[in-house]
Amino acid sequence: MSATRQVKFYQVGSHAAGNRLLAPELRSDQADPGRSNALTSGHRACQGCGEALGARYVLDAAQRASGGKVIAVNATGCLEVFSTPYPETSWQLPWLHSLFGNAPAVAAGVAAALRAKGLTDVRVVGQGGDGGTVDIGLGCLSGMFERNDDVLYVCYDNEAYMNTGVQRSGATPPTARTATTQAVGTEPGAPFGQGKSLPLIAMAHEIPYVATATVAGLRDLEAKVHRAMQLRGARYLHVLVPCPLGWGTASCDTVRIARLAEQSGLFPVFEARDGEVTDVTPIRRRVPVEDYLRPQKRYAHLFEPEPRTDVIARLQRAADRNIARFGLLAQDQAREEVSS
Ligand SMILES: Cc1ncc(C[n+]2csc(CCOP(=O)(O)OP(=O)(O)O)c2C)c(N)n1
Ligand code: SF4
Repeated sequence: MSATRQVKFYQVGSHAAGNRLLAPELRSDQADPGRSNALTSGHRACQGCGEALGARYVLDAAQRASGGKVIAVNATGCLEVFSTPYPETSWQLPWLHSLFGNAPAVAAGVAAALRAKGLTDVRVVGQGGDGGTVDIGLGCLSGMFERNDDVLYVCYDNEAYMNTGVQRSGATPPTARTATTQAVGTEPGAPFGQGKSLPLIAMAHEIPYVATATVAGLRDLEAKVHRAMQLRGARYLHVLVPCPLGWGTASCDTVRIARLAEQSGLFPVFEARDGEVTDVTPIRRRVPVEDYLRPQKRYAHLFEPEPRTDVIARLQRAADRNIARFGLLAQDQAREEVSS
């Protein structure tokens, strides 16, 4: 038997072929042969996976901002599982798999080793799902923030533990149905009043940079990664990434659902420096929360057999609170709302 074993590679490096008949300015991002495709094709994410989309844009932007010198550290979760089925990988950059809960500590260790070796041009990105970040990894992440380690940590928030079968996490929104918050009883789905906002917790550490983004605004996401990579110290990016499997949405609707989360006010998009909000993405066309909830099967119990108008109204109040708290209404829309 041969001592070496051939490793199959499915990836093709770039996706330049599809748009070759179009003028350069009309070609899609994917057709750019200069793109690093840090997370390339051949991985096993579900069709329409927001996490795969978000991670690809984040890592490509980080690579661009650092001259291709990024080391990624990945917590256990969907992103790790679908991208690295042994012995294959879809990562085209140095990439380490940590435990479920210690990615921020491992990333901080990599950054410390690079500093000790004087390799300060090599940058570190830590990443994980909301379970790995908001729950089990929170202690390590808080330490990374408090020490101001030179790491950009990215949470891909699909609002549950998807990899192990859609269990509730500390980022699961109230009333959402998960495997551990079933749509039964008088208050179906995840309870109100639990969970936590990690962007606000990160801001409380007064680290140099905190931002939120969604996969509905890929340019905004890239710009935020770029800005974060210009800074040193602990930086945190929280990206909403719809999960067709866990949310019960059509795989073609991932970007639309993320946009509705923004436009309803349920997911505020903002930037903060040293603990203070410095910029928000205004809502240009406000929608009621119902428009966001209705297409998702995880909220089906709010609409049938009887519409739960009381619960939907409570969720609307949560969105209204975000809008007021972060000043999310664009000036012209705010004026319209006052005059009507
Ligand atoms: C200490 C420990 N507990 C539990 C697990 C099992 N486990 C692996 S991934 C995962 C859920 C990941 O959820 P999340 O971080 O939200 O990422 P997602 O899969 O949703 O992207 C769990 C519970 C583990 N690997 N290690
Ligand atoms: S379960 Fe969700 S997060 Fe995991 S690969 Fe599928 S769509 Fe992506």
